[in-house]
Amino acid sequence: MRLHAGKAIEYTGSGCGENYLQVTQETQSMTTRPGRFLVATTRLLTVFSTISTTAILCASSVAMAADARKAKPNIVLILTDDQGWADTSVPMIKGREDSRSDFYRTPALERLAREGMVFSNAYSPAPVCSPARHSIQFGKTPARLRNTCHIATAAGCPHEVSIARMIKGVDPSYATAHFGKWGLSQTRIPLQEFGYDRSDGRTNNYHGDWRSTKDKRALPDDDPKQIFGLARRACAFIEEQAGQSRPFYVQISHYALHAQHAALAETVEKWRRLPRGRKCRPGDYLDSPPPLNGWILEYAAMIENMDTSLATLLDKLDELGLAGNTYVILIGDNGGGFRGNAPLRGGKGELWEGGIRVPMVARGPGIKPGSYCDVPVVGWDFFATFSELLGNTAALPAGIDGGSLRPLFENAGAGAVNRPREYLVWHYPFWSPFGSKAMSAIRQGDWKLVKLWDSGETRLFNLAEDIGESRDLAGAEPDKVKDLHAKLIGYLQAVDAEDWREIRAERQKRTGGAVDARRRVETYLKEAEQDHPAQLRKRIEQLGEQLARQNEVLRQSVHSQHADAKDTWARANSRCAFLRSVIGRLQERLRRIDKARSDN
Ligand SMILES: [Ca+2]
Repeated sequence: MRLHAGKAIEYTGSGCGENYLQVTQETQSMTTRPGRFLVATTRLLTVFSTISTTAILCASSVAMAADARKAKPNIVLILTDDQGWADTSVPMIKGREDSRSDFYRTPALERLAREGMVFSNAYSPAPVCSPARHSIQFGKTPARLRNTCHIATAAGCPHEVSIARMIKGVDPSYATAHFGKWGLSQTRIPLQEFGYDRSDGRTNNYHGDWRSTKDKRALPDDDPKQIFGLARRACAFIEEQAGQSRPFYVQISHYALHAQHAALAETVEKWRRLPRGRKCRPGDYLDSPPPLNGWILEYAAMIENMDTSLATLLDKLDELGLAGNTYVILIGDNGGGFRGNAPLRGGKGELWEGGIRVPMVARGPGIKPGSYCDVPVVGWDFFATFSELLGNTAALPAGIDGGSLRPLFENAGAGAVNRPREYLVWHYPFWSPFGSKAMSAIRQGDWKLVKLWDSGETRLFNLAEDIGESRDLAGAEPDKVKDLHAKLIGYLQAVDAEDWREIRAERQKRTGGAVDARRRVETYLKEAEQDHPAQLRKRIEQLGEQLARQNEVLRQSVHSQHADAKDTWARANSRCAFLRSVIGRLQERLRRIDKARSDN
């Protein structure tokens, strides 16, 4: 098979029973090994090759859509990393003050919201990075992709069709680029084979901290987390395509706001002088380095720097006259939790709302300025959305779980997303040093059911009335539990999702039989089970001292230039998480004992 990207698509026969893909572009040419990916791609492109390359958007009642009919729309998808749902200055729910920060400031995102639509019920596909990124890229749930954990056992989805490959199948004239954190760490497939003309390569977290995996010097002071470099590269790419009147798809995947935190020094100092917010603690403002002090200032400054890069992008689109014909969508890759996630429950690594509900704002042709959308949407919807925005009417690849958001875009946020199923399913059969447990969840309408695999318990919440998931209605609504549980289990079985017990076995195999973090906590707590209150207090005190020592290691490794600094940081971080978890549980036990005594 031979494929000429950017020109007409043609196929030649495969020899010796093998399929070969050759991508010929203006500046690159490569030959790849045969693989299931190529077979699937061949099938998809066979479908897409029948589509007219002049397909344009259908009519819309909204004025901006008229422009879209004249030209092929451009799309910019911005993925932020570990950004909490309420860690922006845009209310994620209209009129609800606690759905935005009283401290962090994101004026460019405010502008995007004024000119576009805020999605109040936007979800990430997973509570951690890698599965979420796979899911967005391929339009399928992590459960279906069998890629649910950041230590995925799956082979990395080499046979799946990416967003960029889909776009080029619909219309080969599109230029495609990915800048920043790729995060599909289980695959060694180059991004060109996933359809990206331009990229930073197969990057991961550490590219946001170091110059390269071999050159472990910190990034230049004027480009923390590559925030500004990403914007520069994206703007240059967009300008280049504008010069050639070529439509484009650009994904900007920020390394921010993932740890390690970093920001311009002058921005940090500015934040030190600003009024303090609810999440600030007195120690944040002491004159010593993070993590003991100052993290919230650096985090706030990092959010501002990232927001400035959004402003740079929006200004560039204005300058090039492309704003009216370009969709700009910003969404978080998974939940946050730095300093809590109120009013949501939980955070990264969990399927409570704090782990999966993320900030999302979209602007573009047909999207009503200043509007809000309450309909639940999720990262695996983008594949189908972009397909429809490009005018594709052919069938999507088999197994796509998402639906197009275009009806919501063009109906002021009202309506529904037409997916193969009327519910959303998350599957996270893993537990982490953050203290999370193996969980699955399903949402249909306002109802959400959470399944805790270790105990087999189910919890039911009405999110319209209880966004904080504080009132379990499982006992009061047995029929609803039965219905949602059956759908959840049915879906997981239908897609042959990973089993939490297999994941546990795999985890133990990888760690040489060592017990996982959660079990370490349980083992420790069992040891302390017979403690008297005085012994418990002593134990908590000792653990507190250990935690202080680990915090010091953490503090020193954050800005260390040593080659092992990142590994040291990761170990200390894991130990801190373990210690905090144990201390928290022991303090809870102590409180219960004290309360029982006072009640008597
Ligand atoms: Ca992340």
